[in-house]
Amino acid sequence: MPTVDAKPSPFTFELDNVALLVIDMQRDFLLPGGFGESLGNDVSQLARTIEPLAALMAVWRAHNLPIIHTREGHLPDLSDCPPSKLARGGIGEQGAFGRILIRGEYGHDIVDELAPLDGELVVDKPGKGAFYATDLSDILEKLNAKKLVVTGVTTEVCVHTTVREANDRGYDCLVPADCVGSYFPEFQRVGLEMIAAQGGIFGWVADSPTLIAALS
Ligand code: C5J
Repeated sequence: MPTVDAKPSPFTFELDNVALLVIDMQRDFLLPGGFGESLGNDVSQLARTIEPLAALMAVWRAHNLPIIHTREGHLPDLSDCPPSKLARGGIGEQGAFGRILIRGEYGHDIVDELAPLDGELVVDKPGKGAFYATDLSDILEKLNAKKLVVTGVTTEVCVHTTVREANDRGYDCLVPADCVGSYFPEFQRVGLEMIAAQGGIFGWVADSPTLIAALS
């Protein structure tokens, strides 16, 4: 049984009960010129996650373990976007990479380096959490996944919301710190601390080389 040296305690899983979630590694959040940068954010804080995440995905694929990618976004007619979210601006407007966070637009899709392979699942989600208004629960049930490795961006928004949703649904989540990113270094640090605090109130935190070592 792979055992990962993690905070607050070792994280164990079986190869037949684990899945890798890759949250919202989309051009609009990561690329210079995209939606994230247009909000004044420093996208280099997110770009540093691409290399370790690509390495983790390669190992995951080599072991034939399931990878589920998510994308935050909306239907072109915005019928799935709550008025409250729309009112805050950006969504559906014309951006450098097409209409911002609209399904089918270039900016909505995943960065080239982490593009899903044929057969890997992509869950389109209208909210921050990957369980809200998606079929992720059904997918995980079919995969028999009870333990989740949660990666992607941003740490304190969609990663955190998904980990919290998963925790409430009975999943154990491991978050590799180098494979999640925030535009704000302070939020990155505190977001990770919050997950593992109080005996792992939301889950476990490690780094990807440690997780990869546990798989070899
Ligand atoms: C945000 C996300 N930050 N994927 N989305 O709006 O975290």
